[in-house]
Order: sequence, then structure tokens, then C-alpha cells
Amino acid sequence: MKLRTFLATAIAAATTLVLSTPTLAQQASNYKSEYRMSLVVGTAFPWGKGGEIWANKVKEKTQGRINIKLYPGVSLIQGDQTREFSALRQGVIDMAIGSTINWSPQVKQLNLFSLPFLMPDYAAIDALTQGEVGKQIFTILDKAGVVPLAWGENGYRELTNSKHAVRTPADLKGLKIRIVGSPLFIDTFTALGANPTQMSWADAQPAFASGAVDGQENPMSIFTAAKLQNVGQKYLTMWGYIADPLVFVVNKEVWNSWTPQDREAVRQAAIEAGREEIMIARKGLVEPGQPLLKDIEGMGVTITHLTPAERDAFVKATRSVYNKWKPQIGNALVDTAEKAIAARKH
Ligand code: X2X
Repeated sequence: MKLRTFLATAIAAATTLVLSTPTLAQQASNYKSEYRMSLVVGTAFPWGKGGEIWANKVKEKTQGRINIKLYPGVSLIQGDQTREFSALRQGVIDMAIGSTINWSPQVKQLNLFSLPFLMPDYAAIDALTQGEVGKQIFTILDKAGVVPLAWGENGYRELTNSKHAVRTPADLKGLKIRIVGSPLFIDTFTALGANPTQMSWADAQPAFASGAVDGQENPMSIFTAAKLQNVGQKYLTMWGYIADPLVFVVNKEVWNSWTPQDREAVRQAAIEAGREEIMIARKGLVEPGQPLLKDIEGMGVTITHLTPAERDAFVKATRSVYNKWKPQIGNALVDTAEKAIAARKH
């Protein structure tokens, strides 16, 4: 080939390459002007704060290419929190920080975290989310059609009610307890002799205020930010029966529309925000003397701490729920989780 022909060919090839490879700016022009992040609660709660931190970090790390707006109250799906996962998959929601409880109707393995008395302490939660179980759950979520990026935490769900102190399963008898619309919870509260009623978080708060329901279970950070003491929830039992982790995820199509560099930025931002959110969620509960509980007591709430024997009565009363749900979640996954918890570092 003559030099001139060679040069002409090379220039033509290079031109084609330049024209057919979208520049960063061209790719960014396919980006939406705003991405919608779904959350159950707003920035007054650690969960919503985690969303704000994630959004801010993404904006900073992508130099504003990815702009996220928060939709607390699961408002993109009219407050129907157990539909969040389907909406994420369908693209009604671009990204979310969701509770394992709310997504468990669609992803049955997420019921793992709702097995009564599986995780005795914070080290046990970490042993699951930060270990082999966390990896397996992320693979499952990926197969289910979303891109999981990081773990956060709603927290240990403690029991409150407006009637009397609860120290034994018998004390729960007949109490109308609001639960999230996830079937495992019906089984747990039925086994305990309570009268469970499924309700979204949005509907629950007026139901406490009117006295239509007697009690509920939620993390202390939700209790204080929602001021549940003001809607009659005067009796609190620290039983730590389950804790719900949060998962930071992005819709698959949205994820694929971003440059590899921006995907990495969103992932890093989620990991950092998740770590910060977990610390905020545990604040006041992991320090000596649990200062948050002192604050709650100061609001006129009676707090019941269970002795190991008293707690054991609740464990026994809910064992049938564990036995029923273990095979539905997956025997192998539950076994892996229990091994990780037994080997946890304190
Ligand atoms: O509805 C609840 O109880 C809440 C806010 O904790 C969840 O979304 C799981």
C-alpha cells in the first residue's frame, strides 16, 4: 500500500471511530435530568438521611451529571411500600433504599432477616450483610432484576403499644398490632397470640392516633422521629426480635444507561452513604447506657427490658414460624446465616 493510501485509510478509520464512539458529553445527554429515589421515610429519619447523603455524594462524584430527587413516603407508588420492588423493576422508580421487609413479598430470601430471634446483636447483622450471606442476597437481587450496591439499616424492631407493659407472650394476647404487609409477620404475631393487622406505614400513624390499633413494631429511630409517644405508644418492650437491613439499589436500565465511570461513582457513593447511615441508625443505642432509651423514657414511655429467660419464652413461642419459613427462605441460606452468626466477631 502506498503511504498516501495508507494515510487516507487510517484517517478514515480514525474518523469513523471518533464519530461512532459517543463522547462523555454525548452520553450524558442521554441521561435523565432527574432520577427518582424512593424511600419510605424522609430526612428526619436515618433512612431518609441516608438517601440525602447518597444523592449528595452522587452529585459531587459525577460533577452533577446524575441528579437525584428524593421521594419519601413511597410517594411514587402512592404509599404502597410492598409494591416498591416491582415498581423498581418496571422503572417507575429509578433507584431506592428499601427495607428487606418491604421487598420480601417479591424476593422470598429477604425473609431471612425477619426470622424471629435469628440475629441476637448488631455484630450478627454485620456478620450477615457484610459476609457471604450479603453476597448471596446481592446475587439474588441482581437475578430478580435490580442492581444492588450497598447495605444500610433500619434497625432492631422493638414492640410498642398503648395498653400495658408486655413482658410475656401472654401479655400480647388480643392486642391489635399493626404489621407491614409481609406474610411472615402474620405468622409471628398470630403465634404470639396477638391480633395482627397489615397496614402501610402511611395508614398506620392515623390508626395509632385514633386507637384503631393498639401497637406496632419498629426501630427506635422510627419511633422517635415519628413521635409515636404522642399517638399513645406508651409501653415499649426491648425484645430485639428482628432487624431490617436496607438495600441501596438502582433500576437495571438506568444503570446500563450510565458510563462505567459514573456507575462506579454511584456505587462508591452508596457504599459510603450506607456506612454513614448505619452509624446514624445505631446512634444512642450502641453507646454505654443507651442514651436514646433515656430520652424515650423522659417522654413518659415505660420501657420493659427482658431477662434472658423472659426473652426465651418469646423465642419458644415463635419457633413454629422459624420452622415453617426456613425451607421457604432456603435451608442452605438459613444454615449459612446461622454459621456466620455463630462465628461473628464482637
Ligand atoms: O412500615 C414500617 O414499619 C417501616 C417504616 O419500618 C418499613 O418500611 C419497613
